[in-house]
Amino acid sequence: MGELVVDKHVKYILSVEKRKDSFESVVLEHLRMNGAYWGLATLDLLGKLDALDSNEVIEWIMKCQHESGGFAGNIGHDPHMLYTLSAVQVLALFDKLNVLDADKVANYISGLQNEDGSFSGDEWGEVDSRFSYLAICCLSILHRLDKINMEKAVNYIASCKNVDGGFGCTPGGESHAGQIFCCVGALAITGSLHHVDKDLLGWWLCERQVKSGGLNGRPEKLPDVCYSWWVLSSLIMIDRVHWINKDKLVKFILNCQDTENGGISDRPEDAVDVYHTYFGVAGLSLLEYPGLKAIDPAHALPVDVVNRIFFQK
Ligand code: GRG
Ligand code: ZN
Repeated sequence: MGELVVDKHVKYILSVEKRKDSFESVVLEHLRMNGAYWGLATLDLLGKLDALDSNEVIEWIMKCQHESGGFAGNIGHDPHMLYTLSAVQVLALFDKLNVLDADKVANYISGLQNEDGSFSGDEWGEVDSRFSYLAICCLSILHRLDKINMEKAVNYIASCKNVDGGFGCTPGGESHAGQIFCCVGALAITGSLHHVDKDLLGWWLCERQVKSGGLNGRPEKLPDVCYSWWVLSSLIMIDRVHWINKDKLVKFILNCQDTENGGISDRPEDAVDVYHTYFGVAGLSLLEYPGLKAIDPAHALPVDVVNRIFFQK
């Protein structure tokens, strides 16, 4: 079996960071804040965050903040909860949360909570359990969970639970591994995992492993490296990770590497991208692959960063 080609992946991430006019950068322009989180979190897990000039990144992040307190995907774009969490996560990676006015960011987020406890992603109002996670994770990092109605937030997430033990984007929505990560993550952060039927959900999640060792996001779908994160992090949070074959999953992820030019793809032989490179490396970290920093399954940040946030205020 091949090994994780760490140096190649570092080189790949750094080259995408610099190549602002590449095809991938153009396609992802509106998502740049998200891309920054994927790329920089990957570098940190690989122990190479210092390969980048943090001042330049922080300066750009702060230019993406809107007067409402929320962050946009790039300079001059509209703010959204997704980019707000990514911005806060990147600042946390660099130990620079102190440049933020935490109350201002928290006010933006709490302003997006609806009467029924759910959250909208931005001022346009779309509601999804993803946004509940983004809000709760971000406020947790900022020590501002008291700014929302937590009881209603938790009850809304619980109302997205299905009879198969999984969770959907809204009440009655089909179970999907990505939504399950969001709901279980938010329940874990708020100490509300008693709303999860761990055996039933654990069964649904471990059935996501297919013959090749990879994981899919729903029954009958193809395996994809990003589900190594969405499924595995959920299994860890409910203490059922021993229900899948870890060795086979490690092999599947390693098989998705471009061993020549670096980067990881969704499945073997496909083109690599930063998103799947991050979730491949993060998945390997959850699988305790040697040489990688450990990652926190709920906050999606390295454990040392999370410890710094909660134990060294
Ligand atoms: C901080 C890690 C982190 C996440 C932020 C935005 C978010 C919170 C979570 C997104 C969760 C989610 C819904 C992930 C799923 C993404 C995905 C691969 C969707 C594809 O769905 P389909 O139906 O593909 O197109 P399948 O794999 O089902 O064929
Ligand atoms: Zn994917």
